[in-house]
Formats: sequence, structure tokens, C-alpha cells
Amino acid sequence: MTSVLTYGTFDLFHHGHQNILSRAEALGDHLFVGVSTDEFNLFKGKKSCDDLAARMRNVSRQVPNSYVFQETTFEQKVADIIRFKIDVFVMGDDWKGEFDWLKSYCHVVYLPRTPGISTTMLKSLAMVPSMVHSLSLR
Ligand code: C2G
Repeated sequence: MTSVLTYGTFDLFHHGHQNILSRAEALGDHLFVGVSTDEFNLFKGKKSCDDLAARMRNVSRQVPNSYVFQETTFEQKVADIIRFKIDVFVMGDDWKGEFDWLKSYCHVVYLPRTPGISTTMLKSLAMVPSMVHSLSLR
């Protein structure tokens, strides 16, 4: 049985997130997903729109047979790999090379990012109506 591990913020859940989760799931028999806490996001320099519960729920809906847990530090990955007996660690290739240090614990796979979609893009699109609204008030 092959166990697969990945992490993410998964804010404003979109098809890029869906793709990586589905492809990670297809690499093995069990998928484990660490979802960044709001506090860890701040450490990563991100302020998520959806709270942790919503982001974990969205992940669980996409990969219902996965085990979804909280990611609170970058460093917890080794402990997670050991406790879940992980065979394959997967991230999108925007992280290429960043997690090669985990290769002594498990296979490390970077999958191509889904082009044309990002949480940052969705956040900026969300700004447009409020900007138009505020401009219209002038
Ligand atoms: N992703 C993707 N295609 C996109 C957007 C994101 O494949 N268009 C992938 C990312 O490469 C990542 C996963 O989706 O593997 C989650 O992305 P984010 O929610 O942005 O997570 P991130 O902030 O990269 O946090 O310790 C690792 C970090 O927690 C990862």
C-alpha cells in the first residue's frame, strides 16, 4: 500500500487545487493532506480568505478518502512522513527543489502547476466589484 502526502493553504479552493489533490491521490492508495493553519499562513506571508475549517472541508470534499490534518510549521514534514509512513511526497512544481531535503525519507514528486488559476488571481478579481463600487460612490 502506497501512502502519499501533500500540503497546502487551499484558500478560495479552485481547480488548480482540485487537480493536484486528485493527481496526488492517484499516485497511491492513501492520501494525507496537511492544511496550513491561519497562523502558519501569516508566517508564510499569506492572509487566507477562508478560515481553516472551510479550507479543510473543501479538501475533504475533493478527496473524501484522504486524511486531512493541520500544518503548523514547514518543519513538521519529517515527523508527518514518519508517523504516516509516507512513500511519496507531492507538491506543485512552483515548489520545485524546495523539498528535495525530504528525499532521504521518501520519494519527492513535483507535479506541473495548473496554469491560469491562483488564489492571488481570485483575490484580485474579488477586489474588482468593491473597487467599482467605491469608484461609483465618488
Ligand atoms: N497548485 C497547483 N496549481 C495552481 C495553484 C496551486 O498545482 N494553479 C498547487 C501548489 O503547487 C501546491 C498546492 O496546489 O502544491 C496548494 O497550493 P497553495 O494552497 O497555494 O499552498 P502553498 O501556499 O503553496 O502551501 O508546506 C507547503 C505549503 O503549505 C504549501
